[in-house]
Amino acid sequence: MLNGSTDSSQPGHSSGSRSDQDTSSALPVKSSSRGGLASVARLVKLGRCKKVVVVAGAGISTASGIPDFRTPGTGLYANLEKYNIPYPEAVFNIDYFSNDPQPFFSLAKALYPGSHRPNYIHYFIRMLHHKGLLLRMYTQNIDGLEKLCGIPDDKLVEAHGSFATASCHLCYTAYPAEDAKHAIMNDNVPICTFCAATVKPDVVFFGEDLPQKYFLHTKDFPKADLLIIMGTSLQIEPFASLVNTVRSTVPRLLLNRHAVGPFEKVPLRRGDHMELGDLEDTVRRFAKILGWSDEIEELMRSQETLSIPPLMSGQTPSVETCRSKQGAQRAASSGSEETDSETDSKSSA
Ligand code: CNA
Repeated sequence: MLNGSTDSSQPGHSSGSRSDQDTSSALPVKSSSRGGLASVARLVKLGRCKKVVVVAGAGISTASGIPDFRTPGTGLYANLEKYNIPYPEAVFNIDYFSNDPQPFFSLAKALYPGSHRPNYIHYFIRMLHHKGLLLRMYTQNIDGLEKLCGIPDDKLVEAHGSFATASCHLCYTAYPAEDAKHAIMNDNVPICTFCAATVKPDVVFFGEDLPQKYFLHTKDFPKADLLIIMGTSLQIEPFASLVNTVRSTVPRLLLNRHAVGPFEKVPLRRGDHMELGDLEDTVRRFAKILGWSDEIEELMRSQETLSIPPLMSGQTPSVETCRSKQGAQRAASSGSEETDSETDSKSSA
């Protein structure tokens, strides 16, 4: 279960209790440190990074049109009037849900997989896997876009759960995820067949346990030879502190709009790099330096054409405030939901 929080931002997680991240002494930092992208790209090209761990948050999906939590103006926390809740975090508070599930269900309607497409950033991570370099991706996101872009299950830890399964929020009896989705999408409340309490998708709320798979981190982080942190404010514990569990000699690269967590401190730890700015632009530049741009474009084209089902008809997500040019372009494609992870796994092998 997640710890207590000072900024109790979301799921089963607590935010703000960053024991080793005293930012009170933080000084302003430069937008780019030690030639961030180029230095790390050099290490990758030299074959020094073959066990890459990616830690990601809502910022990797804003280019797909899904608002994050905390970006002023567009973030969900700045636009919660319509959910009629007393404070932003209430939407992911399990006790609040128990009393009134509607705010979460309204938000869930917009976040349910099926109404958004993966973007370049997701495919960049998929390319890490394709190249056999991805040890594991740890995401806080619940939008399912990592799976949709073809990152296979065994490479992915959805630390804050997902909509793929559902269960009773009181007795934890499993409930068919599709039935839960159908009910929520039609403004009904799914009810547990065992105890008649409200069913919710297995998205982790504040005060709930993290999925078992999350604990893979105890093996993965000590093994990592590169940590890439993308699109997260590192405000939610225990997830945020994962970034401090790689070996001290392991390079860490932060790609975000602003410095977060241990990257707020000056000077940065040796081996730490950051590149600040719009994430999609940064990742495109990173891919270019690595010489992967064409392969990623090709991967996106084939995945979009062959494996991603069309957007759910008639559904315009209500929280969609910042659809990217790219996300908007890729509207209709068809096919099965299968991914080519088998191909990828072979290439990893
Ligand atoms: P957050 O606290 O909203 O932080 C997002 C971070 O990403 C911020 O530091 C932003 O500055 C940065 N960011 C956003 N867009 C960009 C961009 N285009 N370029 C560069 N940086 C950008 O969200 P976290 O992920 O840190 O918080 C964890 C919560 C958010 C998780 O528990 C999620 O479940 C929850 N969440 C998930 C989604 C989703 O699944 N897509 C959406 C909203 C919230």
